[in-house]
Amino acid sequence: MARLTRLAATAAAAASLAHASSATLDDVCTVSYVQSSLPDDDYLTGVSTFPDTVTAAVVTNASISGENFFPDAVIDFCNVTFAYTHRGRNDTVLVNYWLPAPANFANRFLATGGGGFAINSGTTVSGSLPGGVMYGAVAGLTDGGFGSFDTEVSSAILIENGTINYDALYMFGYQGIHEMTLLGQELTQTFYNSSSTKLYSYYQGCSEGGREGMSQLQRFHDQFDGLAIGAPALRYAFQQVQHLWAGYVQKKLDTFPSTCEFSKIMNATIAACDKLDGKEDGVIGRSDLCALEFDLQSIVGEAYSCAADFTISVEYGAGAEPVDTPAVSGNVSQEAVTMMKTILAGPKDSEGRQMYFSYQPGAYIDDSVTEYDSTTDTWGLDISALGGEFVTLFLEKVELDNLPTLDGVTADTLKHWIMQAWTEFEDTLQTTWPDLTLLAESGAKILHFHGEQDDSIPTASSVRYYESVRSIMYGDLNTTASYAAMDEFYRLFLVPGGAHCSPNTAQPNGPWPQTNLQVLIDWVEAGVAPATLNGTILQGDQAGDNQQICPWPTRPYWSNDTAANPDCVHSDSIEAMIYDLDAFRMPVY
Ligand SMILES: *[C@@H]1O[C@H](CO)[C@@H](O)[C@H](O)[C@H]1NC(C)=O
Ligand SMILES: *[C@@H]1O[C@H](CO)[C@@H](O)[C@H](O)[C@H]1NC(C)=O
Ligand SMILES: *[C@@H]1O[C@H](CO)[C@@H](O)[C@H](O)[C@H]1NC(C)=O
Ligand SMILES: *[C@@H]1O[C@H](CO)[C@@H](O)[C@H](O)[C@H]1NC(C)=O
Ligand SMILES: *[C@@H]1O[C@H](CO)[C@@H](O)[C@H](O)[C@H]1NC(C)=O
Ligand SMILES: *[C@@H]1O[C@H](CO)[C@@H](O)[C@H](O)[C@H]1NC(C)=O
Ligand SMILES: *[C@@H]1O[C@H](CO)[C@@H](O)[C@H](O)[C@H]1NC(C)=O
Ligand SMILES: *[C@@H]1O[C@H](CO)[C@@H](O)[C@H](O)[C@H]1NC(C)=O
Ligand SMILES: *[C@@H]1O[C@H](CO)[C@@H](O)[C@H](O)[C@H]1NC(C)=O
Ligand SMILES: *[C@@H]1O[C@H](CO)[C@@H](O)[C@H](O)[C@H]1NC(C)=O
Ligand SMILES: [Ca+2]
Repeated sequence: MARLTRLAATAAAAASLAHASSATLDDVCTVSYVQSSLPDDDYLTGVSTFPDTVTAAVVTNASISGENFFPDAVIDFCNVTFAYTHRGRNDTVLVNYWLPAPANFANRFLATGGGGFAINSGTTVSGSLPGGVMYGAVAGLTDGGFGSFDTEVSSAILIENGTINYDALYMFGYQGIHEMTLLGQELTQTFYNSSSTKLYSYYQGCSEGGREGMSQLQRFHDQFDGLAIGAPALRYAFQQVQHLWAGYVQKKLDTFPSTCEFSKIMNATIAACDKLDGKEDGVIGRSDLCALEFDLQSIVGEAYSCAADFTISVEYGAGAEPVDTPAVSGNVSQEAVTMMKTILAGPKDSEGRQMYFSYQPGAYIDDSVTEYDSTTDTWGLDISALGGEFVTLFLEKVELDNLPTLDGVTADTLKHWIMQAWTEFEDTLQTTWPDLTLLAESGAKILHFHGEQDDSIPTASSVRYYESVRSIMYGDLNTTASYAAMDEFYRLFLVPGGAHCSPNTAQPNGPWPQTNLQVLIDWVEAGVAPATLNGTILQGDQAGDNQQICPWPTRPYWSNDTAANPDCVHSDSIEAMIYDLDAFRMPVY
């Protein structure tokens, strides 16, 4: 209520000033001007901002290069931070906004999120905020009230062993980004005297940041005009527990292949499946066909070898960790192949019913990386901390950063963990509300993408959510009509060869959608819907080349090796990415 009243009151007064600013950053990037632009107490009911905490500093010539989610740029901005509290809770929440120079402000706001257990991607120029400023948007992030911009929810979620901090849980679940967005939109309108002009609001984030974006659009249908969402960590109960499936399989089968043998299996899969998309470029563009047509059994007995300290990281730009391992050679074992096939088949309960799904074949499955013990010269279990820490902190509610062991853990233990997390966190973290009718009616646009060789969040997870929305909203339409209805507001793109929120060093010739915010702005503000998603090859010999990415449910097929762009074709093979999760009686959206 307070918000509407204030907007109405200031609209007329500001009308003559919008777009007329000749102020420089130095004029307005001051503590006193920002204090005078802060949202009033109760702009958000029950929230007070603290003017005394305002910091404001001009940053010029910040140089941005080599980022995955926006192109290179040099930007100037006003770096603003302040704190607010929920009265009566007496907490302190820190927010950080970067405001472009008045001459560059384009009536845009961008909210950003984090990754892993982080609710933001950092306050430096290597974080997410430049991706807004370069498009004339005020860009914002929050600390969620966890203690500092660098503090993750994993440090705040338990008050003591046994006691969840529900305030932190809800802030992480959806409330923190929501409040940062509403406060930031109001700050923007006041700071630039632009209340009478339409403010276009966007969201951009990947992984946990993608889930955070989904958490907003599922609840607050009129908060954003457009959202660019990558590989969202939604269906949280399933997503976090599935990280433990690979370790469970290895332990049960007592099979712990070396990093080198994994690498061999991955390389052999890429070699076998590369061509299935019509183009021999070292990129698996059709993991659906790979799943249907390539049998790992065929590589049993093939030789492999690696030098000492062999290591592999599929993520673009990630530094290789030196590891103290010996040179390894051998032939691919039946045991390793059986293990990998079991992992790829996805989590199943004790009666063989499907609980979830795995990564696509060819992905480097980080959860299955083993650990070398130099004293015994053997490879052994390395429990995924992504799965283990979720179980210890959120389910067992004890301060441990991983499960110490998988002893006694059965397939049904995994199932019970999923069900416990699903019931306890359905309204905070699960993030699968499938009815987006209000959002669709509001005219907002969703640009959703996922690397087809993602090694941390299964690609099929995004397919499942998109298909759930389609069936809930348009289940009464035929297939063609229901996809056409989705196209109006929600498009999903699977990135050939793409890893987790990053290009894939093991498949360097694949495209990456680096200009998503520009594509989204064109869709929202100019009505140019992306028939294909703009992608750029970011590494290797072809770095800089453009390559378009097909929209779901079409699949890429290149007519020859020299064609830059694929044809986007319809194929029954998409069934390989759609699962019947028959281990559960409740619908899994
Ligand atoms: C920013 O960079 C430009 C071009 O290099 C230079 O001319 C200008 O002086 C720089 N400005 C500041 C404030 O450093
Ligand atoms: C919150 O702070 C106010 C003012 O300092 C104090 O009166 C009140 O008791 C505090 N409430 C809680 C729950 O700590
Ligand atoms: C913005 O200001 C905050 C608070 O002073 C600081 O921590 C952060 O490093 C600053 N960011 C940049 C890019 O200067
Ligand atoms: C907004 O208007 C005030 C009052 O006229 C002025 O001082 C300020 O510079 C304006 N802000 C911008 C960003 O132009
Ligand atoms: C797999 O391919 C990569 C990239 O070509 C190479 O560096 C690595 O050594 C290969 N792995 C094995 C086991 O040969
Ligand atoms: C391993 O494979 C190589 C090459 O295919 C073959 O010559 C060799 O006999 C195999 N070794 C074993 C132990 O099977
Ligand atoms: C919390 O539980 C963990 C795991 O049992 C234990 O290691 C730790 O000491 C406990 N912390 C406190 C403060 O009791
Ligand atoms: C699907 O539905 C649309 C609109 O209701 C209709 O025009 C079209 O003929 C239908 N297509 C098929 C294949 O039934
Ligand atoms: C598409 O990507 C190319 C680089 O591959 C870039 O030059 C172009 O601006 C992008 N187009 C849009 C609409 O973002
Ligand atoms: C390869 O495909 C492209 C795009 O379809 C086409 O323009 C080109 O002529 C083809 N080249 C060959 C050698 O068939
Ligand atoms: Ca290929």
